[in-house]
Amino acid sequence: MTFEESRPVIAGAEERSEFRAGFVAIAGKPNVGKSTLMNALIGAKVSAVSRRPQTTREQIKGILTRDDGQIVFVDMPGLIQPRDRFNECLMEQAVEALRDVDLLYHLVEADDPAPLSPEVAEALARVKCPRFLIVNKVDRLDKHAPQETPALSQIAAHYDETFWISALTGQGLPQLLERTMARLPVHPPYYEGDELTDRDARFLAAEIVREKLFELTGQEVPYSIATECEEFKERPEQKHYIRVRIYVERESQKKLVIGAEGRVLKKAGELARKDIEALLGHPVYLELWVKVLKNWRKNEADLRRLGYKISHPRR
Ligand SMILES: Nc1nc2c(ncn2[C@@H]2O[C@H](COP(=O)(O)OP(=O)(O)OP(=O)(O)O)[C@@H](O)[C@H]2O)c(=O)[nH]1
Ligand SMILES: [Mg+2]
Repeated sequence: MTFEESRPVIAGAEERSEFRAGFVAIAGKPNVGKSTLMNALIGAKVSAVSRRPQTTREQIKGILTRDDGQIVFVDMPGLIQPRDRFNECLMEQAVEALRDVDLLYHLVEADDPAPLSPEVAEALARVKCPRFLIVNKVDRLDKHAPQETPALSQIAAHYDETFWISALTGQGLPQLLERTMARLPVHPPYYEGDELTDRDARFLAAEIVREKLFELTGQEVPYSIATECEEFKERPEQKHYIRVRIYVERESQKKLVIGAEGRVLKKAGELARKDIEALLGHPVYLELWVKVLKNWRKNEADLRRLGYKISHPRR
């Protein structure tokens, strides 16, 4: 199935003259702020953010609908050289997402001396649409120092437009949105006006739990965590009931996720519940269970089960 065929169509969405709509991929190295930027642009937290690289594992769309148009942002895992089957599978999906988008954001950190890694360069070479170079985290720069580094000046010529922004403070985002809208084709909306993401509440709940554990656990543990929403009962008269299963690769990691006297898991649960409630606008009873799924990152059947798409068997 091509990307064009996979784009959704809203029945009865007539072509309003001058209404623009299109897909904008947000690509770059891990940890440059792609998910933070998407959340800031759509004004809602749909994508997991953490201070650790490789937080985003699956493509997730964030939708902004205005009177004059609709922008469908595609947030992706950071582009890296995959060293194992799991990351290979994430990269395949990321590169796939770059096909047939209407606009590409290449997000870099303002103070990165090497903003164009070989992996990013390779992925960008496949892209035929207009591209914006977006220099993020300008809030970290010394206000008096010259902003543009030699590394940035060298690559800026290869982009249609360059923006200096802070996804954290919102600096530069209104201009970025205006220029983005202007680049999109006249087209009816792809999604209903009240939709914020292509993912359902079950996926978002599992991601929120994973995000909290990414922040609360250390060393290799975050990368061995996967989460799955096992039950999601909507109860209009009471709290919704949500059960999320947390998978780790080893028994020792299970202990770290639970923490002394259950403190880590309790904290993750409290923080996640608040975020889920804010997202759903309804009180939630959140139950978390931890299970060892031995070496799940290396097992294709486990990866598939956990929703990570495997496109072809191991060579
Ligand atoms: N100071 C500063 N920090 C930022 C900014 N944007 C993002 N961050 C921080 O950078 C870290 C990474 O942000 P993410 O949005 O998770 O980055 P990402 O590019 O999606 O990362 P991956 O999904 O791992 O590829 C988090 O700690 C963010 O709070 C910014 O404009 N300024
Ligand atoms: Mg991310």
